[in-house]
Amino acid sequence: MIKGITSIAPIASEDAYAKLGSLFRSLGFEEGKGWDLEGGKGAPFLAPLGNLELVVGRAPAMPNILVETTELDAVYSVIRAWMAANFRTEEAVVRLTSPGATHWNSRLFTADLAPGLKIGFWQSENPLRGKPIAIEGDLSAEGMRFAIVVARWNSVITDRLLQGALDALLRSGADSTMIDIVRVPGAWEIPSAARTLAESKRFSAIITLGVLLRGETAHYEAIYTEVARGIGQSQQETGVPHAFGVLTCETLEQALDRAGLKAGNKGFEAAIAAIEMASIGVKLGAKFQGHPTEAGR
Ligand code: DLZ
Repeated sequence: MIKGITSIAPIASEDAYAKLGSLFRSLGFEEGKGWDLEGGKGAPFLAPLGNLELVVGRAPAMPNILVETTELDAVYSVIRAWMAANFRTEEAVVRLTSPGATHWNSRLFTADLAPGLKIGFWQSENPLRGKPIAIEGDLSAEGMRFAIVVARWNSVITDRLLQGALDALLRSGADSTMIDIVRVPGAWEIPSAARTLAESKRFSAIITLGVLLRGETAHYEAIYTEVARGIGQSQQETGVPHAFGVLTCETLEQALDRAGLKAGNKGFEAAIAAIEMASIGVKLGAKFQGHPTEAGR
């Protein structure tokens, strides 16, 4: 129901406003949709749990404490009952305004609790403001432990995928002593090795690398389906992220292109996905279970 809280900071001059805004941007605050009206302007700086709004040129029209909600009418009912219990009836009516439309595409009501203590509650009519705030993984591999399962079949390609994956991990801060490389005969063997590694719960993520060439593999479809299913199943059943770096190509030339020649290096991309998913695992574990997940440790 409660979505966020806004603290509004009046700023004395344009210069200070610009400087502070620039400082916040350099700190990585995400700048929200600002406003510019009748000689004054404001710009919210968003943090996952709140935002500090700078205002220059005019007194803030809103109370200094603003609580953003997702169900304004339900919040209003709760506050109205609270006001009725804490103030005389005629006083409660004056102190609590009804929800009304604002000029910034939202609805708002205020509760005047004491001199200098007025709180505003609001709900945006456009709650996502075009862009939902998402939980995203970081691309730092520092402190993470990885296992790479790489098929020897078509090693001219898989060696390049392995180099790409190592490059991504090391450039992202992984420690080379915390990367285990497991070589298996072919793509068919990847799932069982990946599963054993994942079940050990020693790894933040598993990276699987292989190449299946349609031209050379009569039972290509059957192998591919099983490899994809096995890797996916290992990921789902162990909860450890598995990055899928098994190429399926028509020809060797196409595979070479995807292993660093023309179309990027899919080993590199798989490793980056592994880092991101390991990081998301830690964040989701901390947010929804109150602790980092095993996979993310
Ligand atoms: C047998 C085979 C064939 C024909 N093609 C490929 C391939 O294109 N890519 C790959 O990684 N492995 C291939 N293999 C080997 C199988 O994956 C497996 O290693 C063997 O069938 C032994 O179980």
